[in-house]
Amino acid sequence: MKRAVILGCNGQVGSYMADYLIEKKYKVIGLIRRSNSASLWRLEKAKQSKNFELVEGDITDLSSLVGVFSKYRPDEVYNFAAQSHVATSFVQPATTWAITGQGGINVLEALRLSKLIEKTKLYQASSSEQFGSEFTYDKKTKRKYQDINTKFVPQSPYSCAKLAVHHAVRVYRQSYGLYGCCGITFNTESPRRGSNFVTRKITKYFYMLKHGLVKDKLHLGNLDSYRDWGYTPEYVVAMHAMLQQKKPRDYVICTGKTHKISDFLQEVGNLHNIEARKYTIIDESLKRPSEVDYLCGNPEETNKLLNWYPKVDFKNLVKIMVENENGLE
Ligand code: F7E
Repeated sequence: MKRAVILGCNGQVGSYMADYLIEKKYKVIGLIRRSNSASLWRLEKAKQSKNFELVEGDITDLSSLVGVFSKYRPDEVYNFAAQSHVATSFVQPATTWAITGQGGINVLEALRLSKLIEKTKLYQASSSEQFGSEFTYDKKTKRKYQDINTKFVPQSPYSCAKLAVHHAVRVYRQSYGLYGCCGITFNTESPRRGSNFVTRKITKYFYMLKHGLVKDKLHLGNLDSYRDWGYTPEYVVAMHAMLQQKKPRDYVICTGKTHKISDFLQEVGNLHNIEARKYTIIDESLKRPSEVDYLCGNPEETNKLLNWYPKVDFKNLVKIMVENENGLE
């Protein structure tokens, strides 16, 4: 039985990865920070499996990682642990660095110190935020997109931290023979998304409005940025596939389609039969000091290399999120 350790297991992506690996007959060890308020609602399904175990540990604590890796000697490690809220990273840059940046370096060092660097495969969650406002322009198709060859020009403390770890994975690959892959993931959404991210913030608000649980208007920041939104349960399939190839390398994970935040808002409104914009206030304080205006990945290479073709399109994604919204968390 293969063993996998998931760091950031109770977050959105980590929890879907746990479900997927359990289905694939892995023994799954989820690392969780000791906290009285640890939020475990996303792990309801995983917790029913006898092949799932939660262990205490913290990505910012190198010795706790060495302890877990040495004890379980995993075949695969998935690192989703992060302070992943871009706006928060401007307010708490040092905390973001400690978790998202130093934490990632700790994972690499823990594998090395546990003498697993040539045995254990590592998936590192890189981010499309690393591109900042850069894109590649295809003159023939007149398309603007990001792929593995697009330059990284990070625009937030969060994406600086992610990029540092992205490069560190390459360094450990070259220097120590690590099988490490970075999945440069574009916005990944689902009903398990945290409600401080824009998609869930919107679906939750309109659920509350419909049920008479909220009277105030919905405060939002910039509605004009474009995001390439995909469905998380499909994305974990690509992440796992990356670790099953002959050689490690980096990939982009995306749909190749992009929409404005205002499109998402409008589509949620359509599903509720209301004009969503009427219930919304633009709140300048929610705008970021530096905004990434346009993200649209080019999935072609990843499609071919991993034989991975996501099926849930924008409209379906919004529908899934609206239909599964429960106003909680
Ligand atoms: O913002 C705008 C905001 O916070 C999306 C993370 O998973 O994906 C995510 O980063 C857009 C931005 O996600 C609000 O300005 C407007 O343009 O949902 P978000 P994100 O920043 O794109 C990448 C790939 C990651 O790696 C990150 O970890 O929506 N926006 N009004 C708002 N955003 C928020 N959060 N709240 C608002 O009220």
